[in-house]
Amino acid sequence: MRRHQKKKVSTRDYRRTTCRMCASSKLYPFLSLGSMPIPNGFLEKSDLKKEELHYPLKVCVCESCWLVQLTHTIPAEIMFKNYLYVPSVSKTMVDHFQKMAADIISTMNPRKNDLVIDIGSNDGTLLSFFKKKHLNVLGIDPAENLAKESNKRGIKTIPGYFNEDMAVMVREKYGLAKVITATNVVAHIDDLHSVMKGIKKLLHPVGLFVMEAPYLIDLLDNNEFDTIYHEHLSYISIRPLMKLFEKYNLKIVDIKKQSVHGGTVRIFTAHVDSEYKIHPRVEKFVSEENLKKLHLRSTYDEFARRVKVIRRDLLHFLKRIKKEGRSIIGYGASAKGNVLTNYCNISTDILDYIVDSTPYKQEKYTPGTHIPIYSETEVITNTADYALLLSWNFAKEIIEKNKEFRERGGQFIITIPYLKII
Ligand code: DWN
Repeated sequence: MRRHQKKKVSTRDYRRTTCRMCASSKLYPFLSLGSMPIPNGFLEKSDLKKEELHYPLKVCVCESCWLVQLTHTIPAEIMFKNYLYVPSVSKTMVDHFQKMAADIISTMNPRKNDLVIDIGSNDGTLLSFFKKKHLNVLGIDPAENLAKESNKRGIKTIPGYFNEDMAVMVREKYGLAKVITATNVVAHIDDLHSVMKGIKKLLHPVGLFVMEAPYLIDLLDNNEFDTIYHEHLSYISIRPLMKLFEKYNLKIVDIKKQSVHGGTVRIFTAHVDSEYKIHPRVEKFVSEENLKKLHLRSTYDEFARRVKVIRRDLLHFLKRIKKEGRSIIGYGASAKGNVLTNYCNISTDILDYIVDSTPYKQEKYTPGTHIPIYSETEVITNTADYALLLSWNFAKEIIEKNKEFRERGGQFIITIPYLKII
């Protein structure tokens, strides 16, 4: 097949010169993963010969507020207008959202018909659990395809981006929200200040804003470099976020660690003049971040060094077993998997194909590397020797469901925190 047309977008385009949180120009770049297509830009077969835009993927840290962030901002409409990632394909995530809804309800005992708004509501999975508890739910999501699906499922969803204007419109039409949630969304947002102003205006005086985001300490400790991609503009830690909330008279009142997505923080925030007390756990997170030296360049330089070692070891191993005539497939056509394969230049020369449980992704091809994606039944019927686990955050669930593959001698290759074969 003719090599596909890679069109590199100039690094001048979309480049930020100031911190998206505090506007400082003291940005220290510490890792470049090269140029690659957007991570959920899956292709139809007919797209394979077309030009494919590759955008710089580089991460830096602001030496004023210590927010880790991308150096380039790809316009949101390119990434989120038609979105193929849905959490409901994974039992782990459905269970997680059920527990999250229960946690929030037990924390603040909302009354029947109180309004719960989910920013970046995706397919309405989280809201469906609030709805079951007779709360009034409203989703907001820019992905038109997902908003349509959610409305069909009876989860009222407004297609669009949440910002200050949207908040004013929602407040006029639906009133103040007792709960506002945002799971795996805040890190995707460029104009954090408009979103904060919107939350300030929309949150009921005794309401809670509850966000979840992958946690920077886990990303660094577990070398989760493949979670660095164009959708994730920021990499969340508590100290910079605390400064952002304080700027809008909001206060973090509790933080609970979660295991999903390689390590996540669930952050509870309220109006600064509300009666919520600040849980001692909040201070523990801040001191842990000081202990981990998140405010020193060397922490990030060390991480970048480890990433290069992982890439070297992975490629060395894959090329060796390929040379021995072994067959290798990929498991989980995830955004992080697309970063890994593009960064390590792994294509169909190494992986025969990738299997994935998401109907939207099957019979498509991965962005940049053009690896075909099939349903998971292929794993059962095929005689692959190895499966490169591209969705390592679901290792337990995936390994459990593939007993047959492993009884037949199949092995999983896991890259995080270091290369291991199980
Ligand atoms: O921030 C984001 C995270 C939360 O989710 C989004 N911007 C994009 C997305 O990233 P991702 O695509 O890396 O997420 P996942 O959830 O790690 O992707 C898992 C993939 O693995 C999905 O395509 C589904 C697939 N899968 C599978 O094929 N079989 C998952 C499970 C559990 C399975 O059994």
